[in-house]
Amino acid sequence: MKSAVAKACPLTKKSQVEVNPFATDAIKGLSATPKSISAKHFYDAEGSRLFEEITRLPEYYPTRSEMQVLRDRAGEIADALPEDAALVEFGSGSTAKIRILLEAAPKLSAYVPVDISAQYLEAEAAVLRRDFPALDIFPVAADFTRPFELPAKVRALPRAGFFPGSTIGNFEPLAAVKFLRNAARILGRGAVLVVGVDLVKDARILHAAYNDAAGVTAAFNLNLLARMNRELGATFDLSAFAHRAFYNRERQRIEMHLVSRRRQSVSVNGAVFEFERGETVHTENSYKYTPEGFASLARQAGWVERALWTDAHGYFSVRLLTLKRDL
Ligand code: SAH
Ligand code: AVI
Repeated sequence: MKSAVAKACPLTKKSQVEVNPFATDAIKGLSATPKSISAKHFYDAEGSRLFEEITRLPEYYPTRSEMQVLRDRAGEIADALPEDAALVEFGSGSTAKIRILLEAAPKLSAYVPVDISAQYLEAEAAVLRRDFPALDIFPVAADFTRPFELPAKVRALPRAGFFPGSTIGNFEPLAAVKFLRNAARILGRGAVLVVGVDLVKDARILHAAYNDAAGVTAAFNLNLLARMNRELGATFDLSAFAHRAFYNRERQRIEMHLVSRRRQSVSVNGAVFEFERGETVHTENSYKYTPEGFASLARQAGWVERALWTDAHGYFSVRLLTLKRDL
């Protein structure tokens, strides 16, 4: 496989690196061998919309399974949340899941949705404000893999964290530990973290969930190229790339790739990249955990698993974590 050569890269100045992380990551990822781009860049407004469509697909079990657990356990989760807490949701997306917790826990005094998809975040917060007028809602548009500040108004409140969707599965396991340590620092003493984690299961169920018949997951994957065309002046021909998703059993993860259907050159922000026929851009990993595998990862990050709940099929888990140092 031939590696790509970036012939011109106008993004080397520090100021530009800070201004547009999508551009820097895209150029860096397409210059590497093998090519890859972080899954966090799926989520512009169109990516968020497509993800919501995925959550309604018959094959995509994680959302339905997790919603079932949240509905069944809402009372227990609410009991574990500190009184008058600010609930910080990492990668909030739509309001469907948080509504279940907000209805069960009227004692929460503020809600802080954190998401990289700024436009979608604001739109969802506006709808939630209308439905929960007594709740203080402070959306934070940020990349949660980098340092970010909580709004000043919630700094004095006790905090709880909510990280649903198995978005934690999109991290490499070591990065997941790093994220959990960082979440402990952001949430502080006495914190509780409720996290949704997808479980290892029959590979056929996993395969179907990421290769839906309607082609929505394919559109979600290809939107990364469309986003580069829209935002970075890239010249991707979307029909020249195919969606590929498969379960890597050894590493317990779904891998998503975009496969070049032919030999081609593509320009991104003035840099030219060569693709061989069959060459792929690795766009996402979605790790699946065993019940004990994730508990052990959480322990490495200073959290103790207080409860583990699953849906009736045992497809998806929701964990209640507290900080080890609070014991
Ligand atoms: N929590 C929702 C959405 C999951 S999709 C659910 O459970 O259905 C993943 C969400 O995380 C998206 O809304 C995406 O925009 C956000 N996200 C992904 N990577 C992120 C990052 N590095 N920083 C902040 N938000 C991120
Ligand atoms: C957000 N994340 C947990 C989803 C997942 O299942 O890994 C994103 C997704 N990718 C393809 N379909 C859904």
